[in-house]
This record gives sequence, C-alpha cells and structure tokens, in this order.
Amino acid sequence: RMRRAVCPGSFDPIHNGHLEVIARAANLFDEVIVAVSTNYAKKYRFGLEERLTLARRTLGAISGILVEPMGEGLLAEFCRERGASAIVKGLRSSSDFDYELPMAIMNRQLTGVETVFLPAEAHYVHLSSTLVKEVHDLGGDVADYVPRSVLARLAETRPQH
Ligand code: COD
Repeated sequence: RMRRAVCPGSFDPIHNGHLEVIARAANLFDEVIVAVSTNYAKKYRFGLEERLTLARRTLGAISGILVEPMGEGLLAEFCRERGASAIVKGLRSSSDFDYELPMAIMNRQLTGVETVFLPAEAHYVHLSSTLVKEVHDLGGDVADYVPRSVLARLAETRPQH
C-alpha cells in the first residue's frame, strides 16, 4: 500500500527548516504532499501563487514530492481526500508542541489522520518565516537559511520606509 503524508504550512516564504523536514518526510513515506494553506485572517507577505512557486522551485523536481494549494477547508479533510494517512510536522520547541498537540488530537478525531512530529534540525531549530523576513528586512544575512530564489524575492519585496 502506498504511504502518503502531508506537510502543511503557510510557507510565507519556505525556508531551509521547512525543506529539511520535508526531505526527511520523503524518506519515511512513498509520497509527500506539501500543502500550502490560505487563511483569510492571516496577512501574508507572498500571495498563494508565489508561495506555491517558491516551494516548487526548490521541491518541484524531486520525485515523490508534490506541492499543492490546501484551500481554505479543514486539513483533516484535505488529507482524507488525498488518501494521506499522516501529517508530518517539525517540532522546534515546547511552545510548538503546546500549539500542535490539540490540533493533532482534533485531526485524528475528525478523520483518523495521524500526526508525526520530527525534531527540528539543530542548525534550523530557531528558524521561522517571520524571523527570516524580519532579519532580512533589517539588513541581516539570511543566505544560510533560505533557498536562492527566496532570497531574491525577499530582496525584491523588502518593505520601504
Ligand atoms: N524546523 C523544523 N520545522 C519547521 C521549522 C523549523 N525551523 N519551521 C517551521 N517548521 C514546520 C512546522 O512543522 C510547521 O508546522 C510547518 O513547518 C509549517 O510552518 P509555517 O509557519 O509555514 O506554517 P503554519 O504554522 O502557519 O501552518 C499552520 C497550518 C496551515 C498547518 C494550520 O493553520 C492548519 O492546519 N490549518 C488548516 C485549517 C484547519 O484544519 N484547522 C483546524 C485544525 S485542527
């Protein structure tokens, strides 16, 4: 039986911490769907199309990894529709755990989908899209933390003061 997992997120933008977890998920499952979410309450730096494009530029060519929009619905339903038995998430800290645990339990109660947590890689354990954007926009070097195509788009979209 084909084992499929979903790696969900905002990916605003995708960074090396995300990419590392997605690569490890791809080693554990036959197929990984990177599901790019849309939440209308959230203010994104990059629109859905660009978040998809940036993810596809680094992941699109890897066999067994698909990048798809998640839509506005329930993640648990998305997993059921795609035949995915697991959600894979990276865990950076106990605050990630406190945030993720209720969702993991809820998702399992909704459709039976399991959540698998992978410990974040030490070099990326402090990374978030928010921190990457802030450090970049204030003039810091984030080249170690994002793919080149993301670095280029961060520079082109730096807010003007
Ligand atoms: N190292 C390792 N992993 C990392 C790192 C890092 N440095 N940074 C992020 N990650 C992983 C985390 O697992 C994180 O969950 C994932 O990457 C994505 O990160 P973000 O920040 O891009 O995404 P979020 O946290 O904004 O995504 C939230 C979801 C879209 C997953 C969530 O809102 C959701 O499930 N929405 C769907 C609606 C729904 O079903 N709601 C009911 C839930 S019960």
